[in-house]
Amino acid sequence: MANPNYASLKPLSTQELDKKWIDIWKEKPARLAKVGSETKDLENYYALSMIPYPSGNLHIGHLRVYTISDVLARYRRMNGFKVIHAMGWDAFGLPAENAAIERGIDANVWTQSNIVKMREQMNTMLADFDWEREFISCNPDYYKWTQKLFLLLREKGLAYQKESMVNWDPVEKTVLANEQVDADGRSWRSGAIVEKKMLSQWFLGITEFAEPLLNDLNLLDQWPERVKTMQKNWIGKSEGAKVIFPVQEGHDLKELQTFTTRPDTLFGLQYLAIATNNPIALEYAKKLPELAKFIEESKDLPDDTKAGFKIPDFYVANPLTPEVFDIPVFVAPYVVGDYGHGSVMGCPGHDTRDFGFWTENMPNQPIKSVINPPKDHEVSEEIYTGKQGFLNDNCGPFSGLSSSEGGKKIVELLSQKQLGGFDVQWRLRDWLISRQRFWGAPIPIIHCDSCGTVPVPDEDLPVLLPEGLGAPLSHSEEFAHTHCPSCGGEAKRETDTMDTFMDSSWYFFRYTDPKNDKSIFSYEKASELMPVDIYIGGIEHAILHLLYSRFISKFLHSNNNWSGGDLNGEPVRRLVTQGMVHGKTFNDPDTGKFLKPDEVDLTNPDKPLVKKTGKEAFITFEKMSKSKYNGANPEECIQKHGADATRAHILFQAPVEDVLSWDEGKIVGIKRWLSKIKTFTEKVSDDLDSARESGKLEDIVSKSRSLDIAKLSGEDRKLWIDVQKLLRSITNSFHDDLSLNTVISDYMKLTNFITSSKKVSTPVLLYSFESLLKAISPVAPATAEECWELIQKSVNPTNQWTSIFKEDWPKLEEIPAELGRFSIIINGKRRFVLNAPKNLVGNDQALRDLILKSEDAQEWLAGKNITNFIVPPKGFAVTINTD
Ligand code: ANZ
Ligand code: ZN
Repeated sequence: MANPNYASLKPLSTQELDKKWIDIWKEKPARLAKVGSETKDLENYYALSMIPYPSGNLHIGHLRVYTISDVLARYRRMNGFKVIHAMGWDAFGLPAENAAIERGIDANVWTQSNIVKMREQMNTMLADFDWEREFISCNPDYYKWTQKLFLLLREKGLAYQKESMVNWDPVEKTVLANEQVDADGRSWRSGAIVEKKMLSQWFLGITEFAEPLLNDLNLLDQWPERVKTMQKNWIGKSEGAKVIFPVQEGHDLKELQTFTTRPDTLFGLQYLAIATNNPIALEYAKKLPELAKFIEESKDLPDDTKAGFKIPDFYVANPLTPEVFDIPVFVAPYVVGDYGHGSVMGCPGHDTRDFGFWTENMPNQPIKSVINPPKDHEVSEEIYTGKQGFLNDNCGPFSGLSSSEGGKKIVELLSQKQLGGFDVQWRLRDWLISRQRFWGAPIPIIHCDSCGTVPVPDEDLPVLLPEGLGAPLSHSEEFAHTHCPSCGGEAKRETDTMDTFMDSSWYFFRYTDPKNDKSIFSYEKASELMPVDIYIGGIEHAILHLLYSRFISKFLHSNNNWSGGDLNGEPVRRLVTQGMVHGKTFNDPDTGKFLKPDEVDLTNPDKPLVKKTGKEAFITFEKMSKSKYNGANPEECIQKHGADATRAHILFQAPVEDVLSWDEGKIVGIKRWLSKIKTFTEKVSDDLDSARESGKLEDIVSKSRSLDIAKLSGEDRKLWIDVQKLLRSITNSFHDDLSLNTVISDYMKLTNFITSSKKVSTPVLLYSFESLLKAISPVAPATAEECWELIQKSVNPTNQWTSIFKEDWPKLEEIPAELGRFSIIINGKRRFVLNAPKNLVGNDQALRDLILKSEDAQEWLAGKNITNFIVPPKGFAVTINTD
């Protein structure tokens, strides 16, 4: 009697379940289940998650991001969107290069084998990616187009070479990133003391886009405020003034310039400070050995040092009194060389740093105060540094003006005298993309003695990396030697490769047109799909990756490679930064040392004991690291508990943007919930099978597909309403709120309502349960498919199997208001009861209209004149009095 099909359900272990569906989806991908997915008329939805570096190991952070994006992609597909959800590999970079050097293997071989492993791991987590859109940034069919992008930038003057100070490892003969120089100033690789060297480097002109990159943050109303603030600070627009200081006669120099945001303090000027690499400082250092020594030694000083070197016999004038040369000039390491004009006008009376510098270098000298604080200002520091004050009597004709007004007037005066004017400075610098490394995309340039720098012609792209390399490209004579495309003479290839951020700054365009071998991507396809609807990734990319992506996207828009969408060339409509995953960490209470898992007795998981001492261990959740023995292995977790449980667990434990404290022990709740669904599948299946035997099945199925709430009552009505309410909440969480943790708790509630409901008719039960399966399918795809298959076999044993992902998302229906029983008391007697929406309590007029319209009321009140109609603010008793 029982359905023979679910005999096969029970014994399936979670591993078998995963395997069964992975195999089936391999043949018939779930994402293609909806027939519409290849038709043109569907609305697009572009779900994107940040691409991984192929280390060979999918870690728990990856599991979190890709679960989120996968769930959203599946949800959208069921809602009839044509979804793009692809995967690729940020495959150039240092770890592969190091592995190659240390182990003597080919960086490419190492990388490709890691990719194979990670693809498999993604498969086991049931991530449903469009693999035919996949790209690998170190493959020539991708980096060819990264090189083309470089050339497009160069055509527009946005890629150029400039001398720049770099960290140079004299042993390895390579440039190092700042992070590769240790605290003692030594190379992490060779151990040699790193030198500062001026080298010709390639830059991209991101500063040309500073204004739109800043302003268009305002268009991004679906980005976290925090990220926008970080970008804003990074771009760092500063509005202020340029001030020109005349130099006393007898020097080669006529004037010195500075940038200030506080021209109102100009009367308080007491010294000028220039950076140690300001050309003037370097000029004087040639004449003054002490200064040269000071500059050399200052390299080891902290950024906020108060050290200074007063240039002897060198004075400038305050432009407000251009004839009086009484302002000393210092060389000061606290001044940043490449900001503003590499100089600071020192106002010790109103700036904390200037105050510290002045009292250190000119002890016992007076301090000039030129701004009085506002009246209500509480005096807490020696000097007033705020901007709310007023210029005092030291400010001549400007005395009495507010700081902002006074500042404006002073700048106007400077402009008239041609000694300054309004000015804007940006913190943003052009993007240095040159790397003297071999595991990156070669910069497609040829240096010719007669023609200069010549771009590699399109037909010669890509400039291929030599195979099996283990050293910078400059070490390879074979690579470097070439002929000039323009004159044919002997020439040298550029041997720098590109920063890997360049590879990842445009990949989401390539996804829209991954196989294009004629151009970087097609205008139409990119314009149809971009901007990305939702981008999910770590907060650590809040600045560089996202800023570079915005820059490149805006550039490609300005270059007419795509339409720019409705956000002025912005690449991403909604950004979600998922929180970190922290690991469960055990501490020995006696020694404070971190404990290895095998040093802890977990018999009682709530009370872990230090095996050695028998004492209770401390538990904390901390950033995962090898030294804390708190790493989690996603593969093992999936192996043990199944992919569905792991996915649901990771979503359930914390809101998407919060830190997640990974505690595998807590997964039992999730597993219990999933097995409840599986068990209940049997019951529903049983009910359907009995119905078939008694010939009622067709009727039940057709009823369940066309339920009308108006005709439901009792438990049926109640369950239907509960189901609809939860579906609404789940839908909303997927759609707008992204509160995916509440999705899981809603699933559990929904499951409980259905499984504990009594006296529910089979059509309503079937409707509710099918809705549940559809609703959980984005999160728990294997369980949903499995249960769906069984139910469908009971619904119609002769039907061919079709995936649950072919189904539409459960329809949200209008939920009728809950009814309350209103007692109507007429002239002191309870005459009748009216069922009316509960929410009419407190709405006097609506309730009164409804009551008077009812048949009962018309009968009881016929011909009578109402003198009193009392609707209480609470409760369900309504009093009516008549003449
Ligand atoms: C005089 C002054 C008086 C300043 C005062 C501040 C307060 P932001 O907002 O970052 O643009 N400055 C200018 N160039 C500098 C450099 N190369 N290195 C270090 N500091 C520099 O800051 C602008 C302010 O930072 C400028 O305004 C200047 O000091 C300093 F009561 O000028 B101010
Ligand atoms: Zn040439």
